[in-house]
Order: sequence, then structure tokens, then C-alpha cells
Amino acid sequence: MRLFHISDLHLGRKLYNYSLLEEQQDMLRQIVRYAGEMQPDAVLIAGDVYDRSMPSAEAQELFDAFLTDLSDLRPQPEILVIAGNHDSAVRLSYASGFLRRHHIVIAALAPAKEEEKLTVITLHDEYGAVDFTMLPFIRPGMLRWLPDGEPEDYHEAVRVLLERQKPDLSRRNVILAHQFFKGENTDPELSDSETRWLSVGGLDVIGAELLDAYDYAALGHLHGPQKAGRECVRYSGSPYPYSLSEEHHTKGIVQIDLKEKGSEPEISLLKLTPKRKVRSIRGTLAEVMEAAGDEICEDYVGITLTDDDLVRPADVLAGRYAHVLEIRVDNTMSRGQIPKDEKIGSEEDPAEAFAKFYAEMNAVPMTDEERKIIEEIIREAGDL
Ligand SMILES: [Mn+2]
Repeated sequence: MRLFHISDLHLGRKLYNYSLLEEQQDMLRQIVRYAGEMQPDAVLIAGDVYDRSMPSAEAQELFDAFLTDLSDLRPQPEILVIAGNHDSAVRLSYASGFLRRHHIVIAALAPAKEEEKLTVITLHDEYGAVDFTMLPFIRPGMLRWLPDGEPEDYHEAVRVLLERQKPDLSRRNVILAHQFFKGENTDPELSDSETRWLSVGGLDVIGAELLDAYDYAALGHLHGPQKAGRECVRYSGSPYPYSLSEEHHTKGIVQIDLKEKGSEPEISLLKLTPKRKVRSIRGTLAEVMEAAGDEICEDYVGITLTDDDLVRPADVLAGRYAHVLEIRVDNTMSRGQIPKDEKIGSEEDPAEAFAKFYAEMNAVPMTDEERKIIEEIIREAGDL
């Protein structure tokens, strides 16, 4: 049985206020193309379909088109979707009863009472049955209804839920989950686009040994593709780089070929090529301008300039770079070579004090023109 594992689509996400809809549409089309070619039996989407709990109409359109395109493939893959922490479980569940009749299974809501269990879907191939346990994102607070009350942390919450429906170990088992699992002695690689939700030593960390019974764990939450302990416990990562810290990630689809029970699944990565790269450039303004090439560079770039003297670099860069995410200055001034003891004192001339403050903040001195403006403002203020 062949599986595609993706997660953290974050449809509707913006990058420093740039809409990524075009990039996301392109990445979804690449996934559909791969699915047409490789013919997976199931596509697993391990949470964070949308970037926000109230997705934009455009983001919903993208997902709608994606599900439709995948469903149009023959043979038609089963599509299994769980909710991540960014999704609204209730909204993602919309039409899930209907969609389920059409081989699209959405498990977004956590069990909310004793009788409710996690969704388990069974698919078959020549080696027999494969059970897919679908664990949507949960917080301990969602499980207050448990006989022992709210679990004390995330690890306990997941442990208790999985304990209630142990997999049949004579069959092959796959789990989909969107949580922060950590393998023993492994250091998870975090990126800037997800770290505000996670902390390595935090309460949300869950021991990956809870997934030992599963032949494959399709995880979502971390945006860098990586394993959490065992080879078969994996984060697919986001299909598109959502921060500059992800520029060296190889984004892609994890393809899993499950054979008979007990044999190691074959795992490979199908690479996705971002429509526009997300990358950092460093150098003098002249070097950076030169590096853009002959045409306007469309990549999303974070630029670090090393010149000591700069006048309105943003305006200059805009002539060659269509999508500048940030401009940093790393020069002698920013490296703190201004004597630190040169305190800005109240007895100092205000224009002089402001000029120092400006230089410290921007790592470049004010221009004469700017200097004139500030002197004027100070004079006017003094007249009041
Ligand atoms: Mn995410």
C-alpha cells in the first residue's frame, strides 16, 4: 500500500504581509501531479490545513480545488485529514459526513465524552488490512470528561486517548497526529514559523514512545521534515518554507510503501520546488544589487547589508527585488563599535542626541537632509 504524507499546508498564510496564495496553489498542483504519477492508495494530511481558524475564502477555495483534483484521479486515493492547532475543528468538520461517502475522511474533533472514540479507517491491500488511527490536535483541557479528569499534560492526554483504543498488533497500523512528539535522545529541529507555538522543554512535549505500536506515524506540527525517534515516526514538514529559517529545508511529500506486517516500510521524499524561493542574501548594497541578476528577482528575500554608509537602501533594493521581507544592517556601527560610554545626556543638544539615537537604531548616520528636518521639528517644538 502506498501512502502520501503531507502536513502543515497553512493555506492562507502570509509571509511578512505578502500573500502566498499563488505559491500555495502551485505547491498543491505539484502534489496532485505527483499523486497522478505515483498513484498513492491514500493521502494523509496531518493537520494545519489552514493557517487560521477563520480561513479566508481564497484559502478555502484552494483546499476545495485540491480535494477535488485528488478525488478526480483514477484510481481515486483515500484522503485522510486531521485538524491541527491552527485549524478550527468545527469548521474543518463541515460536510465531513458527506465527504466521507466520497473517500475523504476528516477527523477534526477530539472525543468529547466517554462513548466517543478516535476515528479509525481500515484500508486493504494484498497483505491484508491497514488500520489508520486519526488523532486530531488535542489539548489536555479538551479531555476534562475523562473519568480521572483533565490530564496533567499533553503526554498524559495522548497516552490516555491511545490507551482506550489499542491497535490490533496482528495488523498493520498507521496513526495521524498533530502534536509535538520527541524521540528519546533526539533534538527536534524547530523553525521560526512554528516556534511560537512550541518549546522544547515545555508542557506540550510528548514522548514518541507512545507511538511504538504503529508501523508508521504521519505527524504534523514541526515545519522541518524530520523523524521523531524511529525511522517510521515522521514529520513531513510544511510543503512550502514559511520563514527565512526554512531556506535550507528540502520540502516535499513523504511517500511510504507499506509491505507485509513486520517489514520496514520503504520511505522516500518527493521533492517540491517552491514557485518563489525564500532566502537570505548578505553583502554590500552593490553586491546585493548585482546578485539579483538581469531581471527583477521574484524570490522572497531577507537582506543583510554590510555597508557603513547607506542612504535609503529599501528604495534602491526595490528596483531589483520584488519581495523584500526584511533589511538588516550588519556593519561596524551595528557591531557596537560606537563607544558605549558615550551616553545620550539631557544637557546635550537635542538634535545631536537624536542623531546618535538614529545612528544606533539604524546603524547608519542621518543624511544632511534628514538632519535639517529634525532640527526644524525641534525648533518648532521649542517655540510652542
Ligand atoms: Mn503548523
